[in-house]
Amino acid sequence: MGKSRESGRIEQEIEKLREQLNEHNYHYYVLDDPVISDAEYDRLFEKLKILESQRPDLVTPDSPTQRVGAPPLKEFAEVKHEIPMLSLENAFVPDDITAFDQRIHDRLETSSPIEYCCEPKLDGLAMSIRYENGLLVQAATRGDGATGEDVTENIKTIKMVPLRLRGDNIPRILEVRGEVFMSKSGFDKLNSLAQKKGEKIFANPRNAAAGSVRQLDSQITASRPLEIYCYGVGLVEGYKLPDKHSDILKRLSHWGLRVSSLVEVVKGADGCLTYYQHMSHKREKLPYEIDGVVYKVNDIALQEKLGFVSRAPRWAIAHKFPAEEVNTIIEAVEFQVGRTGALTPVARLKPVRVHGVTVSNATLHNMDEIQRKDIHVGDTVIVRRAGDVIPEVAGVVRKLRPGSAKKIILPTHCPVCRSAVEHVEGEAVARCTGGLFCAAQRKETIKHFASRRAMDIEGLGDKLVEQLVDTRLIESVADIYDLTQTQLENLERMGEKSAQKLLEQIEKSKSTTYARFLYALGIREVGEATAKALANHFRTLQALQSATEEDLQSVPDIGPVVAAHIAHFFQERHNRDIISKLINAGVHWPLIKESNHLPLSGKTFVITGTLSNMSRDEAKERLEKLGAKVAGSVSAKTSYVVVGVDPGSKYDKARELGIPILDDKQFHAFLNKF
Ligand code: JCF
Repeated sequence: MGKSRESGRIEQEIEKLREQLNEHNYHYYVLDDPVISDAEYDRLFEKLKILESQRPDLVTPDSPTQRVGAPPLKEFAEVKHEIPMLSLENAFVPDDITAFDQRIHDRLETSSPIEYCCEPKLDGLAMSIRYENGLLVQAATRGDGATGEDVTENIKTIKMVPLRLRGDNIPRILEVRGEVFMSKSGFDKLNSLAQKKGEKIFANPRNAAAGSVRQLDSQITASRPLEIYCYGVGLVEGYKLPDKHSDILKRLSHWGLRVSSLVEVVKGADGCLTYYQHMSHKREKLPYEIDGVVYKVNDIALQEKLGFVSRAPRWAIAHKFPAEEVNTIIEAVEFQVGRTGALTPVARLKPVRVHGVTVSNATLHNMDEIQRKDIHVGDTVIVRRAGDVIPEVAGVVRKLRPGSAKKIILPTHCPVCRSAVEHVEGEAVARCTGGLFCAAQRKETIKHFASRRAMDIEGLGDKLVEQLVDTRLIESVADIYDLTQTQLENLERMGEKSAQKLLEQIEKSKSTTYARFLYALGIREVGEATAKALANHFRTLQALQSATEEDLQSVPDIGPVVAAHIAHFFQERHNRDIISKLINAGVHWPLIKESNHLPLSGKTFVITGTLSNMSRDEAKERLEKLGAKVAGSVSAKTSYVVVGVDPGSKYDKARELGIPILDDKQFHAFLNKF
């Protein structure tokens, strides 16, 4: 008796702490008006952690303690956006905005002024976050707008993203769309820390945010200062949203979602342009980078009438700020050799600050571009850095050209290996013909092989690869697997521990997937998607190696050019040798079986709610490995519905249709049978 009363008390206490912490989070992040000190918050948080450690059975996925990150993933699952994630049309000058407003009047056949909802346009990456019955169940990147990547675990580490919506009148399904970004100060802190630790420096806040969200290890994401502002919705079920965009944003913020406080409703193109002026003055003082402002028709009924053109709505437009430009001098031009031998001219600049970032290199793309812009060494040039992109040379200040200016000439021989450079007429790029004889191509090939989305050899970064190739410890990707502890220890800046760690990672990489392996080989034009398609089509390496160009073209999306590159790659004796060496070294992957041989072939599963012992992705992966399909919605064809905590409408539908339901425990027992 006493025991259970005690346990009830702990349960209540935990519940109360969670509520308090969530409410304080809301005050701190959404209202920007904290009611308690940071220390007081930490105290409550610690208390909750202690209680939860005493009662792990009471830990729920929406507890504020559940933001530390989950075990690393091998790769991100795909998420299909039921409602596509749109992009925005861009505008640059006031005339573009008056034309936009005019188009809207014309389409709606009205002469009364249109109301617009204005907001800053953040420079980050777009995200769709799905709440089911108030619980955060999934977060996905925009991807191509139709399919994105499942980054749920990463987004859950962002403290200002509520794990559960607050208040009442919670929709059954709410997909919130927003921009994840990094503040200027968060970015600076992250980079100075990275510099101290000798890690990779990010070029700008946008890259830092994107790199942080697309981390397979969410514990790393948890350490990154990410933020979000929500700006819209996708799928919404079980709730009637307000009929003005500005009121929808208010509703979102009531639910605990962070919405920009700089949103303003204005009338007509003039109102938009005044807002633009206002924001361009504010821009420098804002704690985060913005690259423009967004105007949206505020009336949702009018939005619906206006509809879309391709992937952008007719009812919204992004009014971009001009990219910042500064003058500097080109001190030299060097040619970099890429993985496939492509020579890229890079300008070495007299360092200048653009947008608070020091720029000392700019890509010149290719020789055609140099000619078109008439760029010489010694020229004063205008360097432009638009938020996310690599700095580029916008143009030359001709009247400042010194008499000593030198023409830029494509080298006839590779600057790295001295092999002949080939410049096919009509093609923009020139290439070194040295192939893997060229140390630069070798280095790039090995870097690619070891990279995260390929063989994922942690610790074998760019610098180390260069060192290993320069010291001739490795010549090909196969040599990675012959490296020894002594060899590594003798390298500069490498200790016993890190050598050991690296060898462990190398060993670990031997267990991979067929698609990753194919991607890692670095066959020209074979990206991740093509590698996956090849793996699915030719289930064994043997089948792929003996495929003709014609066979290859029967794979979806593989045309004659890519087919020729693939066939050529496998015809090369050298490549076949390397592949044999890799396989002999122990590189392996699970056999891709004919799907109808698997125990759950032909069965379709739907998962709803939160499972206690595994993420949805894991559940999906395990089912798919057994040959089952995992679908997003319940229909008569569904074989089983797996139901976790707080299931959505799918549960009701399954019951309605009489489809077998597996609860958490039953599902585990079910999986364990195989
Ligand atoms: O801040 C942004 N980058 C941003 C992107 C803001 C918005 O209101 C957006 C957007 C992309 C698409 N709205 C749409 C419809």
